[in-house]
Amino acid sequence: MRIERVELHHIALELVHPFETSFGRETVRPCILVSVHADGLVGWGECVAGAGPWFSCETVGTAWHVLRDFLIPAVLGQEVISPADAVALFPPIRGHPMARAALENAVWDLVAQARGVPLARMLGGVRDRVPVGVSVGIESSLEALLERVEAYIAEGYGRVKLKIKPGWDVEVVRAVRERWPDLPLQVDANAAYTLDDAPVFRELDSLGLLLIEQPLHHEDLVEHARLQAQLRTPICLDESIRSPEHARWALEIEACRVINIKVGRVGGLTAARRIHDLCAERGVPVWCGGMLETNVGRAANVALATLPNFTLPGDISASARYYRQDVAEPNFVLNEDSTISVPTEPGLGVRVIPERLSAARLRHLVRSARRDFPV
Ligand code: NPG
Repeated sequence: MRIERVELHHIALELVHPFETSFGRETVRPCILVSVHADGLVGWGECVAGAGPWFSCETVGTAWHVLRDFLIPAVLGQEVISPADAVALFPPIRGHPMARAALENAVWDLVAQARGVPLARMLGGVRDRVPVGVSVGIESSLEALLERVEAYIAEGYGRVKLKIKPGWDVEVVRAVRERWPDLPLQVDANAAYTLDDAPVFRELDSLGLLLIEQPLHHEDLVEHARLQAQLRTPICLDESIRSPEHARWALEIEACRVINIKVGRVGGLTAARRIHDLCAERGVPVWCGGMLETNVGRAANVALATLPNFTLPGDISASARYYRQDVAEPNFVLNEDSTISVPTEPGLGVRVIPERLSAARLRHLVRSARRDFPV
């Protein structure tokens, strides 16, 4: 099918509850939704770049620029029959994985719809429900955190991830562990520590955690290998893995024993599946990370997490945990067994609601292929 039009929708949605990590606090989340139009169908992708370069160097502004000036012109008016065709058209851009992922994933949705199959099936997924957990941000006090964890457990979340940073770590994690001795629990430092903090991680090592996520520098592999050698608890890398190559290098030097795959961070579903396959070959479990996505990005995450080696619960919580009103329907809900059901409709299985999209939209770009242009 010929890509006739691509649109960018810069939107912002207010979070139900502010989300604080070691790099900052978010109350409103901006993102770019990409729509790709062909043969009367519309494929959707979500760009997870944030307002500022805090989690990664990409922002809404850099992603808008790369999409508008490099990626969209490369695919407009072109014929695609598979997502690989779209990726092959992309210019050889270094970096900017979140911008690339948004457009590529929209093409996955488009092609899956054209073939009449759910995205999960097109990716090779094997599950109809995916195990999930909840990520709990840094709170104003330990009491507030315990209350929040308790509320999420009552909602049915069977695995909890706590955000940590220097000054909000061992004591907090110990308190949660003492209150819920059998709770599957993990922590995420978002790169807030250095190797000099190894004693903090040796203490966390005795708290029965599933994993310790990205303790050290956001681009490091070498020092993570040194830290992993001192710990029984698996280190899981997030920020450091921005491509299949990073995953290979990390496993080569034993920098981690688990990988968090975020489809935006690694540059799209093709790269995400490649990292999944590599980890499966090496016996390294993976799980699906989250970036506070709308239902568009959440649907792609759910589809990805149906692949067989996603054996740990993902940061894919129910829609109600994020926004009062999402831009797409239906909402994802938590099943009693701490899973989320995989949509069975063709493509992503969610519909963007035009009125909600325009109410949330701050900026809109429409690029159409010239009909008279010889292709
Ligand atoms: O449930 O989507 C979710 C949030 C999971 O903790 C989560 N995400 O560092 O992994 C992270 C963190 C994050 C959120 C990072 C937003 C960047 C932006």
